[in-house]
Amino acid sequence: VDGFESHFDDHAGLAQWLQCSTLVAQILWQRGLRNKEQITAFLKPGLSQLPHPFTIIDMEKAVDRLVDAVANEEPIAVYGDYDVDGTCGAAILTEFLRSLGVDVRCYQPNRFKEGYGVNVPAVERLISEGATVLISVDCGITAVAPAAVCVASGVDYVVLDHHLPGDVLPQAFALVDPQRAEDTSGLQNLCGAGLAFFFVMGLRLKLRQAGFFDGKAEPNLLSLLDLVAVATIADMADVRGVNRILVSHGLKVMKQKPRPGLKAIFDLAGVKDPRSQHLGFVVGPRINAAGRLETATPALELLLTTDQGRAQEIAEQLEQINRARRESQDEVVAAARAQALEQVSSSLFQQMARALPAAAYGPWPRALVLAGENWHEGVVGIVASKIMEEFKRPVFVLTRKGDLYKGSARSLAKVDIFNVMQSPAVSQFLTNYGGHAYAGGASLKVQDLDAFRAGLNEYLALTTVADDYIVPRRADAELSGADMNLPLLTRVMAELDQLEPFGLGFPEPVFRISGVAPSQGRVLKDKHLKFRIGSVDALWFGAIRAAEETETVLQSLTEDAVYWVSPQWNEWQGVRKLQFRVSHGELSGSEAI
Ligand SMILES: [Mn+2]
Repeated sequence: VDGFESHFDDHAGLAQWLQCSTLVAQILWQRGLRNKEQITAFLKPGLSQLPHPFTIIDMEKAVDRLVDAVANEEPIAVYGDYDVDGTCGAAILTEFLRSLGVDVRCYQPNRFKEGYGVNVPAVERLISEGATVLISVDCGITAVAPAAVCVASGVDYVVLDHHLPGDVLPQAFALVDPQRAEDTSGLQNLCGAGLAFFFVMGLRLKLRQAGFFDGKAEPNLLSLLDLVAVATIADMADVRGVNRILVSHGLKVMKQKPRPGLKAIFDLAGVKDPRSQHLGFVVGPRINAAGRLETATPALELLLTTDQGRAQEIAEQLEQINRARRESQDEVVAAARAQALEQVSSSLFQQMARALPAAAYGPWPRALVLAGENWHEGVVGIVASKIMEEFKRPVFVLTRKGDLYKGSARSLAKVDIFNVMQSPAVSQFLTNYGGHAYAGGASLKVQDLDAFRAGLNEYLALTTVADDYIVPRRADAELSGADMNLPLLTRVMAELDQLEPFGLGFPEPVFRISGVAPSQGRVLKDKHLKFRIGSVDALWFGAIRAAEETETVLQSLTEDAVYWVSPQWNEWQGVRKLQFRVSHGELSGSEAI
């Protein structure tokens, strides 16, 4: 096909060919989908388009070893990380190998006692239990010492990892990692579970060639794609290309024949029609919740069980842990936000600004340093993100550990927080720090808190300008009063359904709405806001951050307000209706909130 002829010169031509609304054509066009072949492959991601597993470095070598292990009935240990990706990857390997009749021992390290990655004592234990092959998934590419233990014991170590290798590679039997410099597969966007899927694909192929399945049924690979989909979205992998094929088929599997564990999670959370957003916001946190327990094994059991009753039990347990985590997070957000508001209007900071002329050229204080005595360490990162999002400046959220304050930092695109922490003017107050441009961690002595806050702000006043604090907000299109046409928007929504899955690299479409006076504003559960924009219902979760702000928010629902919304289906008593989910709003007469 001539690529030139199949190319559209503008979105109007695309809309005509696809017979879709202008709005959807505009989205595809803006996102670089501009020719027929591209768009067809995008809208119909076929499993036959998946690349051959053996294009990934060391994959064939790893698979060949497993073919022998299966033939010789060797016991195999699977070592998965405790997060969602590691758990799903371990579940894929375990389920597939067990379906072949292999003796599999599955291990996940304890987040608190062992930490991330493959560790020597755990490997020694697995070897003493008899494993002759050890497969790590979603971790292992930096496990130099554990690999040496395997070599010394004559055990073959196979790594299935997607993390960046370090300077020294472990001495493993096979190092399957598309991030290795020598890899030519182009599959570096696969998550650990995606890699596990390509591995079992290759293994089934070789076993078939060896006649292993003669006279018996081959295990189904399609039924594992739900786990790949969950991991890909939860691990924030790019959802374009190969991942789009995997996730869209995984979602189909989940809808048609969900495994008991996922069915139990969806039932408890009231999800009737699983979409990519649910994998990130509903399934991910519940699987992760298990990692906060002694071991992550309940999550693994949940994913592997064929018993709906047992699945229900574990899902309820995870639901509870996740709810407790949510509550503790909400409490820390409220306390940290109160401190932030106090600092923004603090007379101490105003005095400091008068002595520091540069402070006038940008928000003041430039950064917020918030500290609590017993804020849960596991939530300070997410709390820092939320405060940063609202106040649009770098934020440190710290909690006390003995003589130290320890915690997380989050920053804006134009203020590289790692650079800031590295400067002597700031690092002089820190006992430890690390991270990258957007996010990091730091610790300091309790008595240095005020000096650190002042030093950090002084440094930022001298090195940053007002422009660095302006965050452009992405929108796919602008909508006005004339566009608030429910039948038209309903048609658009049905077309948007065809663009799923959304995620990193292909985000859910967002529309900016201005010049429409909202009506019928009311507050739900003290913190959410429901109103109508034209004839469309809009729901804004968490619009009211503190009770005393309720009246102000309600009064600012005027024609001057601007909203960023994503359309979604609201199903109630069997009737599906379009509504807007508001992700952000700038209300009239007030600061952007
Ligand atoms: Mn991962």
